[in-house]
Amino acid sequence: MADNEVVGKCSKAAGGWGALKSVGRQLMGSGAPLAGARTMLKANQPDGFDCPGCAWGDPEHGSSFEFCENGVKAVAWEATTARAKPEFFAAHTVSELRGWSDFELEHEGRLTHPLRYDSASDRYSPVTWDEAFGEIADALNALDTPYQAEFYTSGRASNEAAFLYQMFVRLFGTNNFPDCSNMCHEASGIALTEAIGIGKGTVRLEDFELADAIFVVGQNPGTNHPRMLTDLRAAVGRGARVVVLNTLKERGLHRFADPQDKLEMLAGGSASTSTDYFTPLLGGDMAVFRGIAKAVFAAEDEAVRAGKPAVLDHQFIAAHCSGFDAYRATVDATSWDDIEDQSGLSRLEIEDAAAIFIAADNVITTWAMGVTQHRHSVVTVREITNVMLLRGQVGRPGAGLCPVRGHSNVQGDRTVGINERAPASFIDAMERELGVSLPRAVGHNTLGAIGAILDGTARAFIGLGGNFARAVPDSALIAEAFGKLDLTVNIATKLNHSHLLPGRSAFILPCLGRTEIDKNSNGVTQIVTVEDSMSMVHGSGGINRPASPELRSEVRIIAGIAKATLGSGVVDWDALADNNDKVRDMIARVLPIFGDFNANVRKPRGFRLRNSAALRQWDTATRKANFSDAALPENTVWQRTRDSDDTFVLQTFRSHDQYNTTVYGMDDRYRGVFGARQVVFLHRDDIAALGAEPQDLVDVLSAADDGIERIARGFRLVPYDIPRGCAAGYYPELNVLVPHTEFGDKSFTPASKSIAVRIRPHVD
Ligand SMILES: Nc1nc2c(c(=O)[nH]1)N[C@H]1C(S)=C(S)[C@@H](COP(=O)(O)OP(=O)(O)OC[C@H]3O[C@@H](n4cnc5c(=O)[nH]c(N)nc54)[C@H](O)[C@@H]3O)O[C@H]1N2
Ligand SMILES: Nc1nc2c(c(=O)[nH]1)N[C@H]1C(S)=C(S)[C@@H](COP(=O)(O)OP(=O)(O)OC[C@H]3O[C@@H](n4cnc5c(=O)[nH]c(N)nc54)[C@H](O)[C@@H]3O)O[C@H]1N2
Ligand SMILES: [Mo]
Repeated sequence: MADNEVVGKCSKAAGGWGALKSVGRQLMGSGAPLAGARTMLKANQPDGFDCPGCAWGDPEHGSSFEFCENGVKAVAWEATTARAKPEFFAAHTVSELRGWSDFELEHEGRLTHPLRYDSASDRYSPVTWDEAFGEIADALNALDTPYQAEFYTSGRASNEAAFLYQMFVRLFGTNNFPDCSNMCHEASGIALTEAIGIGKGTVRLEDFELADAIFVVGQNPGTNHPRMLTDLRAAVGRGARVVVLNTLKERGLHRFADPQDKLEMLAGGSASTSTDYFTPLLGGDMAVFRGIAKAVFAAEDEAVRAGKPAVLDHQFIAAHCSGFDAYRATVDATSWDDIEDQSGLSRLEIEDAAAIFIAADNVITTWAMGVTQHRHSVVTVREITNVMLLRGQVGRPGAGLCPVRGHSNVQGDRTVGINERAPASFIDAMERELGVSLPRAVGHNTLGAIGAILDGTARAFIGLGGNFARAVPDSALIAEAFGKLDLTVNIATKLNHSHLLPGRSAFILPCLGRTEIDKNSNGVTQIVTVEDSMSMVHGSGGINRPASPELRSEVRIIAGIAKATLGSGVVDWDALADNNDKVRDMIARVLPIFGDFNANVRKPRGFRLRNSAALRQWDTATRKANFSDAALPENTVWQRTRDSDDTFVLQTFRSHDQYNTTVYGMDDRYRGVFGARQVVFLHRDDIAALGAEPQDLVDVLSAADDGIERIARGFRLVPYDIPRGCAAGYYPELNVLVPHTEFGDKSFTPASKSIAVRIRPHVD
């Protein structure tokens, strides 16, 4: 890497020709330029497949051809012509492959055959589906208790696959459902359920056209939800305010050239995606919103004194809210000094943000991982909600709360029962459907599963997609512990590091991707369904020939394991495996909100699940929307690290060329980083205070006080526009530094955006 290549500044607009060139490169690089391009034309179309890139919503009307650069990457790399065939596995031992990078494994392409691990040769080799199912069933049935097995789900699984999976797992006898959502938006789900009685956002895509102000908090849509930029720039274009709260200056949140706008592309133009940009400290957002509340109350008091119209929505608060007085008292008791100290913003800046909030009739607030991956994330989401409730900004057109989900069906998986503590009403309905009783004990979430894997009580791991061992905190410790399991099974499209940590008995089961045609035994094409961040459920059917004739759909694979393990006494697994309509009928009987699911899903744009809070019906214990009166957090990582020159708060985030643990390329174009992922972004003055120079090689050490030594070696310092004392670098390389002992209160989400670290000169 040349020194001058890592520039770390955001000058040009996001999107534009850079995005189009990158699309071309991705299509060529994936080895499937034509298939990839043809496939893209069907993304997010009524008769096509749901883009596996992200969970941003699709318009409910119109037929706009919506795709984005990073959707293309996700699709192109699934439609790749590269194949990881049995010969590949014969040529490489698992120990050797463990030394490969995520990038190198991804580039071997699609898995083609079911594989079983042979410890004598340290290799994976082909096995028949029936042998695999039989041996997996034997291993599961040999456990002392079903709670010794961990059943992980990654959020790409369809509603049908996830529903079948939870049914199998509960009939097997456990609620152990570690889920990618535990590492992602769990805090949003918990906070919103407490506050407004539903763990989902309240807005629909159309609301963005009506909003006067949109607050975008701790989120990098330019990379992770690029289609959202189109909505943001349209909002700016019609005079709405788009207020960004982000620790970093992210280019996509300044300007965006829409690759789908031909005139603009020819003219080399671009448009703004935000009007106001604030850079709080890592973990400072609760303090920012507390400050906005203080300013709102001050404006209200002033309005009362001057006999002007009220700033608070008194009618809404009286009719719909509980806990207002206690909240007001807490806000009054929080000092501006504490707010400035914790947020890293000045009172004036926060008052500016508050003035925009107050002046807007309709406000939407969106957020993602910058809010949810801290210790105090639940109270932060509650504080965002508090502020929105003050002016009745929930449950009416053009306004509302919008946690922007990650994986394309992570919200749907939870809806259909992937939940270690599912509501009693759901278990009741499942029991009625099946006519047997199901386990009620709370199962393991991701941290629970990690604990059980580390202490040896877990004996089996099954992964429905994902890359568990690489996505979790303390990935180095987990990698060691995985090998001690009796059984590891991964249902996957592509080879990844989790597959290379085989238990005594280990299988890789290759499945169809969303872009591929899925036909049942009678040759009838099957579709699946997903739910986006706006509670819209739509169908998804692939158009490409399967990567290998051996592949099976996730639904068939789960039914196969279930039948071998449990028999067909309670559930006719073969019938469900062969007909996704039957699975949907079952879902609709258990969850009546799906209505006539099979008819609904065949409507061109799908349908919206009932969202109680959007209707101002509050399914909370008080039957009201609840204010929370939590104090600002104490002893934050920022407070613990601020006084030392070599200690920082580190956030781990995504580059522009990755999808979670999948690394497509080595560039992070918008942040000016090319050809490298082993980098740490720091303020220029912090680099100087370390006695270092930009581009110097450093080692990053955990400063957690739990006695465990954690180190990431050989990272390059990149100067960046980031508050002093804060650092940033890429996941999953830095997961060795994320302590599994530091997690969100109530959410148990690893605090991967506030890791205490020390930075030292690199030693070999
Ligand atoms: N192309 C692509 N798309 C994806 C993914 C992908 O990997 N690649 N992943 C998918 C998934 S599963 C998810 S969950 C989403 C993730 O979407 P994002 O949440 O956008 O993901 P991150 O890359 O973690 O970016 C976090 C952003 O929050 C900012 N931030 C970090 N900490 C703080 C803080 O304390 N306060 C504030 N105000 N800002 C902060 C960071 O600077 C960064 O801009 O994207 C989904 N879409
Ligand atoms: N340090 C740090 N850690 C993090 C995060 C962070 O910001 N920082 N983010 C967290 C977040 S938000 C999330 S959501 C998790 C993500 O954790 P995971 O969801 O476990 O990880 P992914 O990288 O999305 O999983 C990629 C793998 O999924 C498989 N796959 C892809 N498509 C399909 C499919 O259609 N079917 C099946 N069965 N398999 C498929 C492929 O084998 C691929 O290798 O990571 C979390 N970990
Ligand atoms: Mo996520």
